[in-house]
Amino acid sequence: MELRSARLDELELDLVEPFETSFGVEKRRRFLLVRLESKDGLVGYGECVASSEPLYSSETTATAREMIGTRFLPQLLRARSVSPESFREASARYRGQRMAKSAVETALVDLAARSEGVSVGRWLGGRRRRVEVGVSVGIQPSVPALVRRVGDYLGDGYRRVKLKVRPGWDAIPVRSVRRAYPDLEIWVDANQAYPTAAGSRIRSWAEAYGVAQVEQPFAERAIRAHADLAKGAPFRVCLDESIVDEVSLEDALAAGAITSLNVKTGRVGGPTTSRALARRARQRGVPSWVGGMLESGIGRAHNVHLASLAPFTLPADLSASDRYYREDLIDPPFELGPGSTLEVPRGPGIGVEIREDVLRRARLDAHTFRR
Ligand code: OSB
Ligand code: MG
Repeated sequence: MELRSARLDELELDLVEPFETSFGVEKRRRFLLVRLESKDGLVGYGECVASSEPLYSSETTATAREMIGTRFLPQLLRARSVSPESFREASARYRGQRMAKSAVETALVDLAARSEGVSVGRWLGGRRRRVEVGVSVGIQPSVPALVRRVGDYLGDGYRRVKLKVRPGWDAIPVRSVRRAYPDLEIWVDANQAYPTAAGSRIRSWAEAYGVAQVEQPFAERAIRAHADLAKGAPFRVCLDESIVDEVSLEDALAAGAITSLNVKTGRVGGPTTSRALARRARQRGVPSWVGGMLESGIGRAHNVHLASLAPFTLPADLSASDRYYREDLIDPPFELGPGSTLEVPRGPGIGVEIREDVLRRARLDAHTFRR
């Protein structure tokens, strides 16, 4: 493929309700969108999941804008021919910057799939037509509010919930949700909020209230603490922030620190690495699932396609458009289907149309790059 132009947009969308995690409250998302246009007029989109503040990881919208705008896009436009693989190889010499790399690689995958006339899911080797999903529930103002929020999501059709927890918001909220919904599949996610010494307390409430999975309770590098928690646990120990590449996955597997893998393309630097990690985990008997970063419909479409691959056997953190934003950037929006599923779009590329009207309203800044 040869590129004709590229555009880097900065957008802001308001969430339908604030999303609170152990690292803070998000009311809106400011993020980057990469748009690539090929010589023959095809267009591919990729979304960058870095946020304004370096709270989930060290990247930010600003660092990603710098990498994409001053290095990745100018380099792509100078190249005679581009592909997801050649970009991955050419950008490997830059340390980290995985969210920035992933935004570009996903746009290239969208373009590559379109040029072959297949969907992104098919291009990656996925076969599913629908993917099973759950919903990630932020920290709420009170325990009754949480029980109501979970009840609303169950009413919408979601079959598993992931409750955000942190020290001081764990045993009691989890117990209340368990009592209100005795058969519900409950996962929890702490985003690294606990000291490693908290393992035995986490274990006791997670066990008592039938939590099926505990995600990233300890710091990114606390592999041994996660292994201690996983030893003999009646729940899966899922790693999110700890797994950023093949090496970190291998070390976590060897240490027995991981019994479930949350795959986010932004965190690991792109869709082809995401696929490789999920395949490797499956070889070692560890199930994978696709995580979310409150993406707009564009990033979520990429994630839905990824989730159509065989190694992703647990329900994804990919909810319907209306759970995130009042107006999504795509048409049609994602809607929850039977059995707590989202449909994998069938058309070429990401298989959804971009709503240029919503995009224009959400856009704060745009830079165009030409050959
Ligand atoms: O840890 O999974 C996480 C959102 C922002 C940052 C980190 C996480 C999340 C979520 C949201 O849990 C999941 C979603 O997009 O539905
Ligand atoms: Mg997480």
